[in-house]
Amino acid sequence: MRILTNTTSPYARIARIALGEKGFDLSGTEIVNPWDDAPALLALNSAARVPTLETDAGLPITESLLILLWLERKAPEPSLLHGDLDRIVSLAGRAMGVIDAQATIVTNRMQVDPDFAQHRVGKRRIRSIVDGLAALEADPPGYAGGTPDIAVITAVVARDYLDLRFKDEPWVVATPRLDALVAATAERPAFRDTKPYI
Ligand SMILES: N[C@@H](CCC(=O)N[C@@H](CS)C(=O)NCC(=O)O)C(=O)O
Repeated sequence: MRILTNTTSPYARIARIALGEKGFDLSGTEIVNPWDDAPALLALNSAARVPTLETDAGLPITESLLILLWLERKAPEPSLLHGDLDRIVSLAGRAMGVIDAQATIVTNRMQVDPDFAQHRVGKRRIRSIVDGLAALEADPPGYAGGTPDIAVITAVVARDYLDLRFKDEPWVVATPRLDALVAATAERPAFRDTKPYI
């Protein structure tokens, strides 16, 4: 198995953390730039996006949340859905809303219009980030150590991506409870080895 990723994508990081937490060997990780239409990526995924995973049989598995779904069946233990399922999925959905909004702004600023955040859709996505993070901060996923669930994984990925891409934005506010979650998971190899960088 190998996973094609870049060093920044929050979607790819979710998949990589899940693989790491489930004990998969990530030495086959291949860093690609999806915007360069890397041939290895295009051959597996016509959407040319990361994460793209290739099974040992050569089958592509794409889409971060489908990769999580596939992994939960492929390697049920340790589960990333242990605990209160409804709450975990609800909080993970909130965090994914933040991540989707963050990715929309970054992609459009880089590929379409540096002033994208001033447009109507850009403003809506900033609101999604601000309100989504505020809701997560008010009621963060619980974490007492050990294997994290997908609410913890997605909330940490969203918080770290904020630092990577939006640190100096005037609308960013302090999130001490989410910061504590980041700190509590930071030394786990699956999180430490996938910390995003530009
Ligand atoms: N829904 C996909 C989104 C993946 C995605 O948009 N990845 C971005 C990087 S953050 C990408 O590869 N973009 C290249 C492109 O859109 O052409 C997932 O959950 O995996």
